[in-house]
Amino acid sequence: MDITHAKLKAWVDENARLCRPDQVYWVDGSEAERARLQKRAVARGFLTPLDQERFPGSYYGRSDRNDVARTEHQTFICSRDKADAGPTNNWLPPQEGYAKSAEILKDSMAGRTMYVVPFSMGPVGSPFSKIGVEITDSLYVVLNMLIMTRAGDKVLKQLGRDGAFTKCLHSRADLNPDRRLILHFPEDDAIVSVGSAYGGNALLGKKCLALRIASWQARQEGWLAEHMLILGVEKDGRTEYVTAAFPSACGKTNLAMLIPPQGLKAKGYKIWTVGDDIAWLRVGPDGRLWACNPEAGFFGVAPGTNSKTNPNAMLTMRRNTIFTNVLLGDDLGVWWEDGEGAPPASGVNWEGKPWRPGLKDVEGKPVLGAHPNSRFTAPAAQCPSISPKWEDPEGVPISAMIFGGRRQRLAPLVFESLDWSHGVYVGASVASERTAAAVGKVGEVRRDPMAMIPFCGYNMGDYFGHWLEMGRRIPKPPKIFHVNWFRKGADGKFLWPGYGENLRVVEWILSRARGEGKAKETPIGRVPTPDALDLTGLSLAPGAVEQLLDVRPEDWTAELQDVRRFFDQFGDRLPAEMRRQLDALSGRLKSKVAA
Ligand code: GTP
Ligand code: SPV
Ligand code: MN
Repeated sequence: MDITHAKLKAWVDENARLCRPDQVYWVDGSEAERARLQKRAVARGFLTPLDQERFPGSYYGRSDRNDVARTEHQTFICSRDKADAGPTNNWLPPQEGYAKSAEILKDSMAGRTMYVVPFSMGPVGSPFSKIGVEITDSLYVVLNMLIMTRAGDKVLKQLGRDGAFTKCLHSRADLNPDRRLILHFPEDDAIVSVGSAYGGNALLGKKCLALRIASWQARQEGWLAEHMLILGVEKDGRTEYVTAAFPSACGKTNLAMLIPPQGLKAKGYKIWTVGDDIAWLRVGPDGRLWACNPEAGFFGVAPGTNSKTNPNAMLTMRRNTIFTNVLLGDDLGVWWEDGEGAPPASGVNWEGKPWRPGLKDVEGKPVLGAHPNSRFTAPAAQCPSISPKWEDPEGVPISAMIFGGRRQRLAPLVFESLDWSHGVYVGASVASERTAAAVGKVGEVRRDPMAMIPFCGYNMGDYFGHWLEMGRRIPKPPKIFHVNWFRKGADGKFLWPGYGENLRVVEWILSRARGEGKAKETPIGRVPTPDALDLTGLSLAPGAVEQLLDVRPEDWTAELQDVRRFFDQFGDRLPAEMRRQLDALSGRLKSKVAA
């Protein structure tokens, strides 16, 4: 296709001069091209074809062993004013960001092809979609982008001669973990990523564009870009939708594809998946909040996924899937911990080392076959539960919004906020144990407001203000809830079975959203009365429900100290309403402790 977009052409030319690739190739997005690129990736050793009988159209890829998760310490917001990035983001002045990355980008593509991938976040041509163009020297990135986004000539055509696009420049360069930079220039609508070829660091449509850049734009344009799944729950011919924001590797993909549990079978529920990671939300003409999934695929966590926990995910990845950093069996199959069936007799693990079941390291610890953050990239359209509305440009109307985190203690299974502003406080005070999705200490509790701490592209104080402002703009706002599937008992085991059983909680949430369902007031919000959750067919340990729903004012009072400290860092950028909510909660807890 002829490139008629002068600015786009100039930007590509300029970067070709900087990176010095052997050639520049514009990705057209055709199936013939995909096959050609797959072949090339295999020939160059970037991908291994799996056993095509069992895994048609699927490939295995391993990223560098130092490049297996997002690196938040190397991720920056390069706004002109440091205060606009806020205290929870790393910041670099724009000129410094461009200069530092240019040093690494200089000649970085010598001997390689520069691929140009025009892509659309959201259906091509929808007024709510955003177009990006990713320049990359990674075939792995191109093939993943072809699954995760709508890409190629149709997007170029949509862009026309002068359409707006986010400039997404990526080079794996030398994959040096010390020279890795993921830079966002919100005022220039630009992203530069160097030194990594992994997931959220390198597939720039996802966290970089659809969250960090989009959240900045959403604030200016009056909508929300969130780290949320979108799920439809159908019963008696009517479908209601919820969104849920959980931190990375805390259960979004699983909740988005859940299978109704045996015990609720008689109720005839049907679950529809609209999205599993990102939601763009706007006020609709009917005064409700409407949500779209800007992505076209799933980049899901492999470990823990099997046909008991997430059958829909297993069916989604049966074909046309790229598996990253899982175990590659010598039988050309893939396997991961808590996956499907027995591991292969032998294989090569995520580090590229020979592996067999039961292998121990020198200290006697089991050697993992798959990295805990190993992933599958699969087309959303292949998901058996994909919603007929998943590509609807209008999106779907939202009845309830759910926040949550991974908390062994403290947070009950579910509670309802008192109103929008309190709901915003509940979202803002989410904390969660860290997972393997980002480099850092797994298990450490950190504050993760709205599951957006790594993804909010601007000052989070302003972000809370924007959420409060949205409440004033939505005539019929969804109710806001908080869930925790991860509370543990004294024996250290999860109190709640999770996965498909989570529908029991979603059922209560939807009943509350309709103004039905029984609840008990507590200082933190409303929890279900023990008989309000339908637990038919579920055998929980004696006392488990009470423990799951227990709200302990002493523990929440201690938690408040941490929330207060977290809020303090925003200074006068923290909306007064947030502090008012915190003080009100503190008051409700005090009267409870005194009583
Ligand atoms: P990102 O893709 O990183 O944003 O993660 P995600 O939020 O989509 O997380 P995902 O659904 O992939 O789940 C991550 C891990 O949590 C997997 O190992 C799951 O098996 C586990 N998990 C998901 N849901 C539940 C649940 O309800 N209970 C328990 N105990 N574990 C769960
Ligand atoms: C996450 O970490 O929240 C993910 C995976 O969804 S990544 O694309 O690497 O950000
Ligand atoms: Mn995510």
